[in-house]
Amino acid sequence: MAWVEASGGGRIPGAPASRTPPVDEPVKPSDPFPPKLDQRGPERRTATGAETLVTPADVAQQGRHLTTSTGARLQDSDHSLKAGERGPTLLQDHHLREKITHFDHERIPERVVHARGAGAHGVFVGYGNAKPVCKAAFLARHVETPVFVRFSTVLGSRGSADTVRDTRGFATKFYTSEGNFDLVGNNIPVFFIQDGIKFPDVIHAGKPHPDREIPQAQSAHDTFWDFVSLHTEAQHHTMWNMSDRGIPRSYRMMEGFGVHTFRTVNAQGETALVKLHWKPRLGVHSLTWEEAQLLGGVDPDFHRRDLADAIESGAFPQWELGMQVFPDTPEQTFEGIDLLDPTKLVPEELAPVQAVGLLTLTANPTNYFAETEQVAFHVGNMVPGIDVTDDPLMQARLFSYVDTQLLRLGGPNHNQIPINRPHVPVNDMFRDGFHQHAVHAGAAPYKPNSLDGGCPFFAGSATRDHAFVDIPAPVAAGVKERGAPPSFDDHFSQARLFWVSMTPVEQEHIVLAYTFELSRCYETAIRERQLQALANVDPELCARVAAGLGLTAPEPTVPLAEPAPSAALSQLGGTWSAEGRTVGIVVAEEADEGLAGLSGVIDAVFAAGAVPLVVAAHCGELSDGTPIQRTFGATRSVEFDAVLMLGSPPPAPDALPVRDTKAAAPAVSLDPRVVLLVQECFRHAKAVGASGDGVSALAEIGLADDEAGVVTGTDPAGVVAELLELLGAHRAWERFTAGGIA
Ligand code: HDE
Repeated sequence: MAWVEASGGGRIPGAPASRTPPVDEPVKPSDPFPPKLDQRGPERRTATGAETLVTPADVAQQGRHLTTSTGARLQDSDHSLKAGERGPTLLQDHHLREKITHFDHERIPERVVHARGAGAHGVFVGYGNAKPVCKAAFLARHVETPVFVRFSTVLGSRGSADTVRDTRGFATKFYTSEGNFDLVGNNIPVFFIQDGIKFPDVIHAGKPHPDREIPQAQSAHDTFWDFVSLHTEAQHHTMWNMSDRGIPRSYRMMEGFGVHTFRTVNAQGETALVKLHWKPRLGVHSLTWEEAQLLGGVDPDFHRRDLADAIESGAFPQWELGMQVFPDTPEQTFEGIDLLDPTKLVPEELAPVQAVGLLTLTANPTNYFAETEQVAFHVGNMVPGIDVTDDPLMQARLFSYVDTQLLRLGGPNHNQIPINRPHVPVNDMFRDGFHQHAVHAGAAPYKPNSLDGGCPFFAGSATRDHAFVDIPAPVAAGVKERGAPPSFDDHFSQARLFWVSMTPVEQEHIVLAYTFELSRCYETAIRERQLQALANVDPELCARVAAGLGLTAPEPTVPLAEPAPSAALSQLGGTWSAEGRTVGIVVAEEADEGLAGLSGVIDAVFAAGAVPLVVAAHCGELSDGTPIQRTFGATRSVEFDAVLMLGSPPPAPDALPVRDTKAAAPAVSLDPRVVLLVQECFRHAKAVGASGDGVSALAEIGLADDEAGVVTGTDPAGVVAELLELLGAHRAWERFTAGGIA
């Protein structure tokens, strides 16, 4: 029987006439859309290191026709096979069963922590200046290394909101010429616990309560504060969580930290201890707490969208990799700070962060599941030049990551998944197992062998053959015991260091965050115990939180340290470019005057590397043809870093269900959604500008141009220039210190 193309409405002779296609779908096979330039995948190699990753047969979506998973072409995938048009479905419908079965098995377990994430491809370029301390090839001058980065929150499920108060993961896989190096870090330089054996405890405490499974993705509940107030080594990390670091403005505006101290070795075999940092080129910036909460509802994908949009628009995010370098002394301390204690940082004023390379994220993933979900990081993926230390948190992580991938990715061959494949030849003599993709040749997957001619061979010289040689570091002698050194007993001095390094507005945010979180605890005993921990950090902090809780502030039970403040810990004080920021431009069709200046404003925003978003009453285009990106009804202030009123929006349409505000003075004739937008921007200390009819609208809303960060003028170009400059400081901070809340 001849094959009949589905196009042209052909059918197998003798078969019942097929129905009209259920949807108006193209039926002529055509070439697929070309992949977008910015959606490249990683370089492709086979699991055994051959040059090209996959033969066509390994790739899904080959050919023009819909097929079964075994390649049989299908004519109909919309109707199951039935005994007659109105009869029961037949068990023999193998296509139905295959389609449903595969669907039933689509989900894999989400990560037990860091389930919610967003990824991107990029490139890392070494500066070459790390050579005196580290021989890793990817750090050499001008060497370009492909990378995949995954950012994440810790506590929430895969579908939870991006902007919750939490630590953020910052995990980078470098596909180096010496194998994969994974830097699996966070946006906070210290951790809750000093020993990995406590990890299940802290995570069980932070996750939703086991009875009702609430609250989702947050630490504002009893079990979390129960644990961290009892286990006070967590106090330094929680102080960072309660600061603005816990609610970043964007993944692009976060620092990253390796947390642990690593041991590096140079070509001469000399070792050093180092801490690794990522420094964002856009500066470190945060949301306000109200913005974060609003975004949880308005746009739960805010960080994921922000990252993808920035990359797609060509505003490639960048970070410098930095090193703090310490001598590798037997004590493994620096200026009295125990380098093996992951609840401690080393202030940058004591050990400057030296930039050793530049990371640029250049491409979004093509497929979320294949790349962002299946990427498998492992702290033990190291390359020659970088090695572990005896930090007891790091030691446990060396076990945990492979172990979790065995469950999550379903077997021991997860490094053969394209996103995890090294870009160098792999010849590991591992065989078989679930999801084995390689067709291994040879008869002798063991060493030594003679049957395969002794292959594969050991690397000879570490230098010539780039062998990974464990650094022969001395092991501290001692008896076998479950314990920790006395230096690990200090739980408060660095939490205090952080507190005293904050500016008043940052301190105010910390007080409000503790007060919010502890107010959400039901048990007074837990609130009181956490207040005791805060008293041991700083009595004033404790008193302010206690006042908010209506409790009495306890006295400290430990002597207070007197640390020198570290300016590097504060987020305020610098000036950054407006690149990658969003400026909402509110226009009204009637305001011809405003529209006249609009194109110049848009050009100026683009020229600063920022994104202009025109906000109007309806979708589509303005009368001058300018596209409208947002409408009054479908946006909220939290989408914008600054807002500019070019027009005076009309009153709300009658259909809008607005609460009767007659009681609230003064009555405003403008669309109340715009009033709210501008008022929120003002409350969140964002730059607010107005020109043309917008000036009177702003006055009607009650905002005067003598307020910090408010700019008005007749020339839209001048106003937008000032707004863009204000964005350099992130917010008009004075508004908070003038008594505003965050
Ligand atoms: Fe993780 N961590 N972790 N962690 N971690 C995981 O691995 C673990 C720790 C971090 O985007 C898991 O693949 C233990 C510190 C990031 O895929 C798991 C301990 C730091 C990510 C795991 C720690 C991190 C993870 C869950 C204490 C900052 C997301 C899924 C000893 C330096 C990686 C997975 C991604 C993920 C275990 C502590 C960062 C279970 C046992 C400290 C960024 O293996």
